[in-house]
Amino acid sequence: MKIHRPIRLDFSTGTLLGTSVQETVRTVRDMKGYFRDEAARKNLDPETVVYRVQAILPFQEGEEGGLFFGTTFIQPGMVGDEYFMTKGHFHLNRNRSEYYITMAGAGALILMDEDRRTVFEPMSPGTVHYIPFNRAHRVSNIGDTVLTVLACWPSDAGHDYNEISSKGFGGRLRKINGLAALVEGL
Ligand code: PAN
Ligand code: ZN
Repeated sequence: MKIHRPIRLDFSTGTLLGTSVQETVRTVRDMKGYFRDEAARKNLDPETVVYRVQAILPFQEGEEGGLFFGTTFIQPGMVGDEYFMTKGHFHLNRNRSEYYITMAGAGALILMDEDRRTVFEPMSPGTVHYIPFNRAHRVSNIGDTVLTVLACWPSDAGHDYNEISSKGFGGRLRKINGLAALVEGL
């Protein structure tokens, strides 16, 4: 029997602890082309962290049958009137779903279907979000503190970033008169 290395989820921070935890960092440099106001992005320090993802992948990526788990930490911040957010993606295997659970902070889960219809769900500590298959998903941090989101997805979901990096979502979450609003269009 395969012995799995122990992993702990720190309930106070959402941090995953264990030697098999992998971490990805996305900085302002990595987010080129994702925000509406490219000039505002260029004015920020390119090393500024936008978000970090910790993940445990105890199964061959791309193969059917396993589950992955991760924590995403999105920093508070703005690029122009747009909130710091994840890149967002469809699953490569379009009929794979996912759960997101908010641990801390205030945010919005932005969902887009294949017809580019875009909606958002408010996120606050304890909200559980089922992301149906065939929906692109992205998270924006609309608060002043780190937005911490737990996620669980199938090992054969895969990530298709191309569609979003080239066409974006059908709307953008922007701060208008101090409030988050989903504005249709690019
Ligand atoms: C999440 C995301 C994570 C980062 O684990 O991968 O929040 O967002 P991007 O992948 O869009 O950069 C997930 O949805 N996995 O499938
Ligand atoms: Zn996903």
